[in-house]
Amino acid sequence: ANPVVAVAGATGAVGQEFLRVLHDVDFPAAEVRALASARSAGKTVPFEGCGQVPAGELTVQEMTPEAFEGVDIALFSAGAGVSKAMREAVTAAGAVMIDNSSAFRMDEDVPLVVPEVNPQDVAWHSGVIANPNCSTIQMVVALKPLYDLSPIKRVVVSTYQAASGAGAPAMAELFDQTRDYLNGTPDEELTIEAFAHRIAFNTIPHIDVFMDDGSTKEEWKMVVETKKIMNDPAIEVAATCVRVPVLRCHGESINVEFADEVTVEAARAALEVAPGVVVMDDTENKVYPMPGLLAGTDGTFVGRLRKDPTVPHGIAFWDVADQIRKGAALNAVQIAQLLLP
Ligand code: 2RA
Repeated sequence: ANPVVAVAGATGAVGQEFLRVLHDVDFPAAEVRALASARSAGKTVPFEGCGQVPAGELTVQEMTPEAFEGVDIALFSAGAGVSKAMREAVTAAGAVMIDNSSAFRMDEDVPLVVPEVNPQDVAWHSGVIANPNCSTIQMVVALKPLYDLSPIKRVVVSTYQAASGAGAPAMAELFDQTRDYLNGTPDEELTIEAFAHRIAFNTIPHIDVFMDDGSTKEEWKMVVETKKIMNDPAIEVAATCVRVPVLRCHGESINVEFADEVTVEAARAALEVAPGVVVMDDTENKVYPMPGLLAGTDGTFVGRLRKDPTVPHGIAFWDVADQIRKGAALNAVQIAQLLLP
């Protein structure tokens, strides 16, 4: 029988994208349940249908333990606290939780999966499969075909992360601040603290919280999640994560150091046939991935491929993906597809 799918956090930016992606891939669901907090219960959300579920509207139900009875797959994006609170109820109901939050990503008994990279890891789940952080997902989709050419020793990555990563309110804030700025709303004497909250015409080198070593938790995620997904604790990752005034797509500047020689041609050829990768790389004609161009797309777009002559065996490239789709909702639904019989 077709699975019953619950979308937990159905009214959030990622939750709404879960519903779009379920339709786009025509996920063979027998039923789709939209779950959210009591505050949202009773609201309706549009749904174009998938599997046996017709197009129409879904009435949001309150996310209670009972709401998971009869559910087979529960797609979560409602914050780490809610995922932790509901884990027991979901697994007791016999459902598999595919969790977009950071709650369980580094747990020993929880696979951390990007279907193009380590699909085999879904086999050992014990009720929960974690969706990696968006900035990690788009990076490892490109690293995997390169790693198959030669083991990767070290990655240096600088991210240019869209407002969408901080949710729908942050996207609205980008609009509002930009309008206010352009309307000439006089900038009061902006303090440093005020600038830390002004994303319009600004970039903020601070995503998630600062850790004792001076890096942010967002940078820490890219380091530890990459090791787990690539199943190679020896990969060294140096990350700097920055918020930029872009709505939906993250950009990443990536330098890779290999164990052995890898030519740009070999790297390009491998990327061109790699699952989930779209090579956009014709600099003579100004063809390269741009976050403003690629909102709503599913690919991991790679361009600016070139040698990195500063290390013995180095390649550099630019990588763009839609943070809400491949960075969150699409990757999670692709994991759900791996669970289908
Ligand atoms: C961000 N990666 O971009 C984090 C969470 N989506 O804010």
